[in-house]
Amino acid sequence: MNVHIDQAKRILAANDRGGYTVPTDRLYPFQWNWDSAFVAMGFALYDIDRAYRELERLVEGQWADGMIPHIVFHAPSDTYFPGPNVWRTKHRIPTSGITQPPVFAIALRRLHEAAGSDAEERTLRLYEAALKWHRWWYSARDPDGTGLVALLHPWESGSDNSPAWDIALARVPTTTDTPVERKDTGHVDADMRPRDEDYRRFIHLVDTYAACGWDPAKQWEKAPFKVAEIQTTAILLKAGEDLEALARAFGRVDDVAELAAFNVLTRKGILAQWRPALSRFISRDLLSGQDIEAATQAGFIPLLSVDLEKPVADALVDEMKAWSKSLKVAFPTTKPGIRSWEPKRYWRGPAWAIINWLLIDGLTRNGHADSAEELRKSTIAAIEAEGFAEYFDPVTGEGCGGQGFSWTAAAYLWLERRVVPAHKNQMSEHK
Ligand code: 9WN
Repeated sequence: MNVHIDQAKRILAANDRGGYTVPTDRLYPFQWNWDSAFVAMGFALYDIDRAYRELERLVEGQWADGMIPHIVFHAPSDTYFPGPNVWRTKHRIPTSGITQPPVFAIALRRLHEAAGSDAEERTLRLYEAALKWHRWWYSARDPDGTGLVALLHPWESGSDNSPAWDIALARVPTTTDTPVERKDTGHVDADMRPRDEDYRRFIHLVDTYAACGWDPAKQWEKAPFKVAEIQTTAILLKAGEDLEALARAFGRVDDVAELAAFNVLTRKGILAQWRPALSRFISRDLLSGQDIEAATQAGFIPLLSVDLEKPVADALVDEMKAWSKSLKVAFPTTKPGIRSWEPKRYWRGPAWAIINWLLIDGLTRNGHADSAEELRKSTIAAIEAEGFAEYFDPVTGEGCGGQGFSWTAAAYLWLERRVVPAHKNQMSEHK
């Protein structure tokens, strides 16, 4: 038995708080949205009931308008800032007021494939929740029908302090109504975290949207940060494809048509963001109307959800190789050597196992199995050498941030699986 698989399972068990998994003890003591989707896929490999519970508990936080919040505060804890009293939302259980990348339906399809007809009822309930959420994305975050969805807060990207936000975030005032009382820097080295100035802007945005009563239309109008974001949109498209496949499997004809239309629109929107001169896809700052050209991992995530023309896929892979050259651990979240590159500071350089997981799936989809395998092996080697860290310094390979991290454990289980359990109800891969 591979001892690391055993360790990964023990981490997931230790971070269990009753049907949901905290990302890591103390630093993140609640349920996070995209973390839980990755964790559910990890559980699906050996405990399908627990995998479903993870998604079901997340859906307890779903708002009436369909939004699934980025944090569900199931039980109180004073080791994290900002807590429920800062968010001031009105759901029956406390939640944050913003969302996170919609990995949920990607996970749901995998759970359904692992469980098959035994769990049809459970899948259907979660399918309904996912469909509502996807409708929310298109109505609340793409009111102009561009196919690209917009983020109103950097935390929604899951890549909180990415250099991609530097220009857009600099326009957000550093004044706050809420005192900023950071807890994160009491748990991990401040040099590995976003800066104080970033936090003041993050909280300014929370104050602004709380003052809108969290109404999507008011927020859209008042938002001092509005970015049509390529990573989130690419994830939404993959999730949309998976949801469409589930709709087909359930004979939901109207839903199939609705989801197919979302997917066509978004595929077109993503392709329009390809910039040959950069060999990447890019996001757009909706307030300035400018392209966001910052060199981050986000520009490669469309590999996951678009069947790209060969020259485009090849250009992306060449660029990924150029960024990874001479690194101990790929894939860096910022291009090495540029001014904003900081190999230890959170989303400004480090390698993250879950980003690698998305890239590995994308490389495989687009006919680059060798590059996918190389990245898979390097991710596994990094974890086996340093443990289940939140992320890794790509230069030294050092495990950084929180330790005993749930999504790193889930990624390890998924990437290390040798045999994918074939199931009679397995749906063919939708392309
Ligand atoms: C804010 C839980 C989350 C991840 C994010 C990561 C970090 C939170 C924070 O931790 O964000 O949501 O307080 O720093 O950036 O991707 O979901 O692991």
